[in-house]
Amino acid sequence: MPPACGAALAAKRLGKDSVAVAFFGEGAANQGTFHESLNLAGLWKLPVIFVCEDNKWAISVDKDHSTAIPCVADRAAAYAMPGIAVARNDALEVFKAAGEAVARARKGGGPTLIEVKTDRYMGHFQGDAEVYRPKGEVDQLRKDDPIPALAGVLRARGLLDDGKDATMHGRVHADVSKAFDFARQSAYPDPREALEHVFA
Ligand SMILES: Cc1ncc(C[n+]2csc(CCOP(=O)(O)OP(=O)(O)O)c2C)c(N)n1
Ligand SMILES: [Mg+2]
Repeated sequence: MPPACGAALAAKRLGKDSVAVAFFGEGAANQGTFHESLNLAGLWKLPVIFVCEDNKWAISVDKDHSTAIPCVADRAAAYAMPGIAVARNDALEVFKAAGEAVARARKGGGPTLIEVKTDRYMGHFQGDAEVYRPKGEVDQLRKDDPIPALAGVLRARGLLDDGKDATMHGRVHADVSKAFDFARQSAYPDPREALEHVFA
């Protein structure tokens, strides 16, 4: 969130129409940098969008045990910006809210906080035994997966068919494989790079 504010401030000062976007979880929204970033972004009307992905779990702590209010988007009022809560797993609503936020930022209207309700299918880290949530929870959640749901909407509107679906999947798999191979074949960074852009 703070680097997104920095990028937004740079865009504003340079007169560019870029909009910075920061993605973070509902757990991260309870940390100090969330409030510090939203305060300055609201005060300086920065072209930045804060996207909180509320998947109900912060590592192993559920939201009811970590967060004083159910809706993180309500916090936007304290920082002079609109707060939009998007219904769970609704891709088209995300698209709409994001489009409006980008347009507002480009017009000089400042930041937006968007909260998207979604689900977490995996543990927080590799090897997380997930003993904190009931067995079978993920199987239930997957029934509301937004990606097949969006495909269903597009098919119903005549915008997607089997051929286009296969082409798109092929293209995405190829892009991911290429990125994976590039990462595997790349040299490790020079350890000295760890100290770049660090001010102490
Ligand atoms: C500045 C900072 N403080 C604390 C942590 C420790 N930490 C790692 S993940 C996490 C909670 C993340 O919860 P959420 O944002 O909901 O992410 P999710 O578990 O859904 O992936 C915390 C507090 C951290 N990584 N960085
Ligand atoms: Mg979370």
